[in-house]
Amino acid sequence: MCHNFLAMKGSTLTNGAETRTKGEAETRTKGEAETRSKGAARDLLSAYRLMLLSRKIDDKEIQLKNQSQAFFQISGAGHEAVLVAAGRHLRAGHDWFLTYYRDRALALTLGVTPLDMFLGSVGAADDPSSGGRQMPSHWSNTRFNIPSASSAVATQCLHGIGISEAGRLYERVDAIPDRASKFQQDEVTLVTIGEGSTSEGEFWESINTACTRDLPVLYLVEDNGYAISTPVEVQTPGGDLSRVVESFPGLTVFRCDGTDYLASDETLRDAVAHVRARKGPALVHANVVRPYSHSLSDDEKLYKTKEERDAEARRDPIVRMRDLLLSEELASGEDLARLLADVEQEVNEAADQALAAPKPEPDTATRYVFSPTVDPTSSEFDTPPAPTGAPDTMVAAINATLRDEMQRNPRIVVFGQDVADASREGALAKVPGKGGVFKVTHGLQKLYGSDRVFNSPLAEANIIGRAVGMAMRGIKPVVEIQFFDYIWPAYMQLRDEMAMVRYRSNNHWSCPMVVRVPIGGYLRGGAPYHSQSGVAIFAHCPGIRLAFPSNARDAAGLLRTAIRCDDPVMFFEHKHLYRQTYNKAEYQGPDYMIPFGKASVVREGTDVVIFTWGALVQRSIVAAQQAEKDGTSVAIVDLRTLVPLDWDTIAAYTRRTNRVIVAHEDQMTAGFGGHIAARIGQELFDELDAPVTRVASLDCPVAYAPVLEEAILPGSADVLKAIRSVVAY
Ligand SMILES: Cc1ncc(C[n+]2csc(CCOP(=O)(O)OP(=O)(O)O)c2C)c(N)n1
Ligand SMILES: [Mg+2]
Repeated sequence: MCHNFLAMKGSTLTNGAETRTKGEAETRTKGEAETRSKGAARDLLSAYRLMLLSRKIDDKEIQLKNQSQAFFQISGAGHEAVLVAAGRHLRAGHDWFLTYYRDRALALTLGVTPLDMFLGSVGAADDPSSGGRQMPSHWSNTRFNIPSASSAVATQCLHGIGISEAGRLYERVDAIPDRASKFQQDEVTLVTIGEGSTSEGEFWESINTACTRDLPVLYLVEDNGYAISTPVEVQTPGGDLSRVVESFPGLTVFRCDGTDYLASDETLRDAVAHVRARKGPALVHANVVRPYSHSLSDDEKLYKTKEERDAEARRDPIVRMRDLLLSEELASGEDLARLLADVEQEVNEAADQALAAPKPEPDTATRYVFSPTVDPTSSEFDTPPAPTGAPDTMVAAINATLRDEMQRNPRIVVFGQDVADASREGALAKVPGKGGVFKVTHGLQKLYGSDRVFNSPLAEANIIGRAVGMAMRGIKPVVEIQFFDYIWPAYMQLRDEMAMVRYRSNNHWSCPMVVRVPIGGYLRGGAPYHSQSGVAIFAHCPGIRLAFPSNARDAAGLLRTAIRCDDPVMFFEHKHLYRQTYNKAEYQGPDYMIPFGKASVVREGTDVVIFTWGALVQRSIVAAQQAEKDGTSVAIVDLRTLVPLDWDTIAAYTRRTNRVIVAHEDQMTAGFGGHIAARIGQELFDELDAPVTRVASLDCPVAYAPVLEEAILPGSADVLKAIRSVVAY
């Protein structure tokens, strides 16, 4: 062992540095030294107890899994020493913890109990981290500041950035009323991650932002040498992550043997102190072992040699700590046997209690997909308009809504690519300001300052992941994805994080936020990468509300509802509709809201109804005017939100007209119209005099040449054709 424990015996472990710098020769009475020595022994023994408790919970959970009383097992075995050290230098409920599934020993050190853990193992209704929704070992605790963990590796890195930025916002934005209780001057955000998972882009995106924003974030890379069966040299050039990250300006890198408790303790003490003192972000690279294979579904004998496994076994932190306690005579064999018996009893009692706990009721399965307390379809969100000024564009309406909502709620922040007026403060007063590539956010930075309106790096997951972290801590991000076509790097964060935080944590955590997404074609020259409109993909993510206004008035009313509601909302802004004259409107005032799930009847009619939204609303109006000349009376219903869907209006107009068209810009195959058509077929079949007919784009990308674009995207002629065919059926 590289540490001379005897040299530390005169000090408690947590102030060891002080002792070493002052030297052992300082005047100290023998009695004081003995007391300190006893304190150090007690400290080590209690650390050992936590490590052992963690291991024995894993052992018990393995037993439960083998008896089919638990349904998943992944262990923290081999990681215990560095995790107990981390837990002891950080403060539950003061600092923040973005964890992953190996962190049992950290969770125990922070205060999560064995019973809490076993309630998770058996999927009990009272599992405090997820109510039986998420796998065990996916930590979540509001009291200790452990936000709900997903299973997607590395996503937590960006949440950690957002969490840390939320602390900074509470510190800096004076207008937030109760901000004093929301942050700590010296708080640290710990992000833990396996070495294999550092291959994910989100890890690097988070380090970028930790460094560019100089955030008090501490990374703990738990390097057990393998990601399932893939060894570290396949993941990381040179097989040594700390060497690679050392070049990051502003990041301080620490290394330790994470199986050596004393080494880990010293390293974590220094690293935490560094970050707490606001000296910048830091990363601890801890080498650990993984004696129980990846999970209970994996057998490492398939890919590790016996020699390698034997060498790892010698580094087992529990064995090393036990040897230390015995060799330093801090405990006797009998002491340790008693301690083991005590731990085993605690573990067995907790497991028995969890096994007797009730399971969730099946009828609670869909609970907490959305907020149980704020209903954006309710009359609370139905406020009267108070029109002011001349009719203006959709861009102006959205800009004014953002401006007024930011004034009303100081927790709102706006960020994304190029959304600020000018990132460089020196330029800000001297230039007109950019305010987004479509100028939707123009002037907001000048009005509300650079803490609340700022540019993100060119990284979509970075935007959404940070927003999720901020939102989990009570900030209201209203972010922009510059083009729908480039949303895909953020898809993991949108689907697996933003959509699921509330559900998987059984409503303990949530991330209400708004993602504004310019979308759609008809641009002339938009081509495959500036014309996409695949909203149906997001309709398939339970937990996200989808709004898609077709005009300036609805854009303002729906955006305000999106901002004030308690759910994640994707707000689709059609680029082609941003500046049309036909959809202009007066601004309807700072409190105008349109409830979600309430369609707008754009045109009454009796022969056919068209259910539509976005750019197809105007195209349907043109088609309906043509059809009127044939003597066909066409109703048009603008759905305005797809999630929730206004089924009542769909049903009413299907009954009234008996002939239905669903028209949308998105592709035919697996477009959202397919869902509407199927539901009408299933629930209203007897009302139909003709098959439900869909108008949609061709099943191909939107091509550049205008003749191709016109052939691909649906136009009013396509809608008219559909009207005629439905009427003639
Ligand atoms: C984004 C994502 N891809 C793949 C997986 C499947 N998976 C779960 S754990 C794991 C290995 C992680 O290895 P490492 O980061 O080294 O952590 P360790 O399990 O070794 O502690 C993989 C591939 C996942 N959960 N998430
Ligand atoms: Mg690993």
